[in-house]
Amino acid sequence: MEQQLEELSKKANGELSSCEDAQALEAWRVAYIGRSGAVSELLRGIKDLSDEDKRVIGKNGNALRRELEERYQEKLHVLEKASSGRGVQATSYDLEAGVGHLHPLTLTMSRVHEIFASLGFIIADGPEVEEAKFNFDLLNIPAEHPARGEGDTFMVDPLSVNGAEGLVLRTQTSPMQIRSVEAMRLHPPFSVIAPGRVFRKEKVDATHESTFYQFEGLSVSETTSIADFKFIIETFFSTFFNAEVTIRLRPSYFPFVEPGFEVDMSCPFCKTGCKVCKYSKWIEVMGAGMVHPNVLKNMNIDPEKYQGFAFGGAIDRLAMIQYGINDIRLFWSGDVRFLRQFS
Ligand code: FA5
Repeated sequence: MEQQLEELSKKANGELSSCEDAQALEAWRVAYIGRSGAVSELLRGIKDLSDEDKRVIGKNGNALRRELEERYQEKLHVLEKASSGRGVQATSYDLEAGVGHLHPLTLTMSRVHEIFASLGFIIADGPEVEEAKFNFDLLNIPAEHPARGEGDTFMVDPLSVNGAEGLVLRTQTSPMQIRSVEAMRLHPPFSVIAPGRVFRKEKVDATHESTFYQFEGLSVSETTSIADFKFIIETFFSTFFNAEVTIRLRPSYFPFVEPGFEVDMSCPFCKTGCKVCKYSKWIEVMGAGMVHPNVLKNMNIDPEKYQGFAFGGAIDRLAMIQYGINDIRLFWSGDVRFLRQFS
């Protein structure tokens, strides 16, 4: 058996040196050091040997396995280095390492879908590269508005700065208000929710990302009022956090709503102040308002007959509150120590 081990070592080393790509190397790994590879097969045969031989062959066999594993890692490294400049990845996948799981932002987004769907909202999806017309003009944001500047917006082509013709990376999901009505041919009464990725030229810090997810809501009928909005949003947050949550509205300005407001929710984790609400008992959660008559007209909806509310919140901020995450940058870090906590 000693001789068999020696021959195996020679054969494995010889074949390894002729492995030219990741595929060949993976086949080699399976053949020699995989679970049912040649080394394991050989070691399985030692059960019939004397105790002394078992000890010697077992020791040498395991030493050979270790040596081959080291050679394998070295070769893998060499192949990866050689291929990285050519845009080809020599990667090995360990399929025994365990299954993956959803990203925390995906989990939060699914929960948002689920709750709004149960409240009668339909879900809409739209483009991340957006026409300036939808991102700005049709939302009552005129050509000279500061938000249209290159300081705030990623331009896909420069016509976007002041013209409706250009393309931008959407800075908000609000263009989905008009897009979903158009694309889905919605007529009041309707309620629609549009989650998606948005992009802003932001100075990134613990609470601001340049790429993050928003969810846009729009509900229109002949009678929709701020009281309806308050009920829907309180129900949403109470269900999401599984706690009795109330909201309060503070006056604010967004060109596409009138009146507009910032929405705060009562802290779902305390009654007297805690770290999450920064001891204020309230947490700012979204912008909202009653849809501006000009925007309703741009949807081909008669503002004399119909009215509605719209709102926009961030999935990332919700996930931070839900999971107690103190730095938004962790979501895009790709750090598996962070991600594994959500499996
Ligand atoms: C808007 O984007 C409006 N479109 C919201 C709206 C919709 C108002 C419909 C009225 C009617 P704002 O810029 O405030 O508003 O962003 C909405 C939410 O996104 C904020 O409340 C905040 O939670 C989150 N947010 C804003 N900037 C960032 C950022 N850089 N990183 C992460 N979250 C952000």
